[in-house]
Amino acid sequence: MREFQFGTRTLDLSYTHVMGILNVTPDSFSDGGVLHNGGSVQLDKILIQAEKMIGDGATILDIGGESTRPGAVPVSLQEEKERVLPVIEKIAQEFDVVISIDTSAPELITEAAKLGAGLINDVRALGREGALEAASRTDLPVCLMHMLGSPATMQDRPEYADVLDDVSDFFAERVLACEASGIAKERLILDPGFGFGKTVEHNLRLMNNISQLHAFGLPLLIGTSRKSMLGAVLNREVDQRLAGGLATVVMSVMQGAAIVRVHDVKETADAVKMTRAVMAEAVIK
Ligand code: 9MG
Repeated sequence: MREFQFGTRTLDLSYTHVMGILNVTPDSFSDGGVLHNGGSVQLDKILIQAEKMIGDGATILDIGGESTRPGAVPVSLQEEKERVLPVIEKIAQEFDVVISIDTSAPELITEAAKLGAGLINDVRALGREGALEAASRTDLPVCLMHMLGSPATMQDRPEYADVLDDVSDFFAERVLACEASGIAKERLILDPGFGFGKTVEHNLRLMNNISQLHAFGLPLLIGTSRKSMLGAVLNREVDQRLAGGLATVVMSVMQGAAIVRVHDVKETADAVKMTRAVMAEAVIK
């Protein structure tokens, strides 16, 4: 057992959990903003999708109101709050699931925690001014993701001395920064940030070496769902990348990932369960 506290809920991270992606943005790269009608969030549709994801096996739902796809333009804090906070409030009231708030904004971190979020998922690894302090005050766990640059420019010829070493150095620095701000190491989850300032070769090297990131002794979160690395290898459009994504899920499970972040929960939950059964040489209940 590796019990991890997500606000009021506890998950055993000794095996892989499925995190379902609920993008509440008009311009999500892979789901076309189906939960947002351009002017406002479609709360009824979001709740139906949340219920389906939970029924399909998601134990965590990641709710985000800012598109971080390559080239995305920043969203205002007001807009991000309007998109995300009603969704968190409603899901916290209706469902027994860990709610992850996908944001870098200190004010949103604070307000989401009050409404029932159980995890802070920050693609900027609490790098924004005030984010470390805001996260520290919530007592919630934090997923620190690696990104080189910013979403607007991150895919403009990213370079590393060695991507694995550079990502590890980044984690070492952010873990220390968290600890200095009162966020205990035991509250942290690490994510190498597939597609965030990385070429396809960088992504493949990371995928083949996820297990090296266990050196930090922290749970790992892996997100490859529908991403361009799959398109680059397979020459598939975004809606044709499920099989490739499941291959990376299997590799992540075999290398001990605690959480996989995906759009296609049902298929992923099956792939995770099958992989765990083989690893345990036993049928998983
Ligand atoms: C918000 N977001 C988009 N992709 C992601 C990934 O790979 N990991 C995490 N933690 N968040 C992500």
